[in-house]
Amino acid sequence: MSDCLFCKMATGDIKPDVVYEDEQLLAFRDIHPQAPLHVLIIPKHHVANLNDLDDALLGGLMLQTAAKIAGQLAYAESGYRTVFNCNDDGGQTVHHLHLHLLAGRQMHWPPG
Ligand code: D5M
Repeated sequence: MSDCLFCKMATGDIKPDVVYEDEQLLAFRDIHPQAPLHVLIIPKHHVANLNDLDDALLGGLMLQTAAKIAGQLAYAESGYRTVFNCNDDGGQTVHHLHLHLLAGRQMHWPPG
């Protein structure tokens, strides 16, 4: 989608701080980090949110990639959190599917 911020990152029109990339996914540091490590993992093609995800393999790949990045950045043992926000009540502000990966501090439950 031409007016989608994360699509522009996927095409390289906007250059985020990339930590991982493959054919299907891009992962970059969140501009407003909520933890010492805060990475967003996105599919390169436009999917608005979790409601529109019809590819179970892609969802699995996003989660597996979060674990891979956490491991590469030495957070596998201390732990981390993954979050998909969906629509207004879920707190989604950017309407291109993204998986938050947060690590480097104690997480709390329930989340706000
Ligand atoms: O999360 C959307 C996230 O996107 C939020 O944590 C800020 C982040 N964001 C917004 N603009 C940018 C840019 N330009 N670079 C990196 N990160 C960005 P949500 O789950 O939709 O609330």
